[in-house]
Amino acid sequence: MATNKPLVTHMYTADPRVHVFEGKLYIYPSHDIDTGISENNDGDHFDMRDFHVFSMEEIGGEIKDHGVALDIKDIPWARRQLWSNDAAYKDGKYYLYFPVKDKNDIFRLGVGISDYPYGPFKPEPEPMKNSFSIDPCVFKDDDGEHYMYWGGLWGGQLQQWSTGKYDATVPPEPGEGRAIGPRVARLRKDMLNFEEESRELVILGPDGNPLLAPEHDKRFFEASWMHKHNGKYYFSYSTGNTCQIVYATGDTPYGPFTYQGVVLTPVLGWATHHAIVEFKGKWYLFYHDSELSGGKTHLRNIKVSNLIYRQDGSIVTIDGRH
Ligand code: FUB
Repeated sequence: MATNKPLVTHMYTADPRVHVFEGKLYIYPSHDIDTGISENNDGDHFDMRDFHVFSMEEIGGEIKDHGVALDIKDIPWARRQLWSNDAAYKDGKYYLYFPVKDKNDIFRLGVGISDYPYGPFKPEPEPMKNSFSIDPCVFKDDDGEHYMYWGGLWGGQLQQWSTGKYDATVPPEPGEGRAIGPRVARLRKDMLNFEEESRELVILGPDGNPLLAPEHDKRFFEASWMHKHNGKYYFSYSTGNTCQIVYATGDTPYGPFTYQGVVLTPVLGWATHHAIVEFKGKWYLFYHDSELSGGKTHLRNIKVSNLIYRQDGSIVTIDGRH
């Protein structure tokens, strides 16, 4: 039995993205529901329709549910599957970034705006220009610039954009050659679109060469997260089918990044998804597993664990079954 307990038990929650706003921890998870769709590799069973925002004043303290912050019915261009979101703050406004399939069943990224960290967020009438795939993460650098990292393989459709245009005939991922990398782009000052064309993040293996597609225990799959520790950029992500959270470090927000190791070993359920955040001088990993549902892949619950750095900046691996 795991010792980290589900943070929320009155509903299923997954994919936690976490930020410190107004001195509190604000958690932006997916809201898992069961709509009876059977499980497949495209993730059709992840059929989520709204988001709730949660806050905590202390780790281990009460977690407050602020209710529905965004509903799929209010996004004019959306068809189905409201997946993992992330939030950012700039100049008195809060922004919520979300992936959802459009009327053609292609994932696009949207943005909603609110005066409050907990919403409600008013979605822009169109998706962000040139956006695609899933799992946006918005990172604010020390100079005030915001960068978005995103992408996810298989059901997240990242592989279908390999030529720059959507191609539904592309196989789930290459069997050989370089692994497909996540995307990064700086956000415009108004936070509503990209300032530049997105580029692929390069993740190098311990041998200094880009990770290869068959290296399923190290290559990028989904769940991009960026944080900074002692001046280094830490890019962490899920390896998907091998169910680990791993990390790579670099010297600029664009990389290149070098693979360093495992943050979290596999949890109960399928792949997990996470956020790494500093709060009141300590570091934490938020993640999800499927303890509440007894292991059901699409009915998950968020959790939190302490995260420890060694003197050399490496992260001590956390046991996902802990
Ligand atoms: O919640 C739906 C998808 O499952 C997310 O977008 C992925 O990262 C995975 O957690």
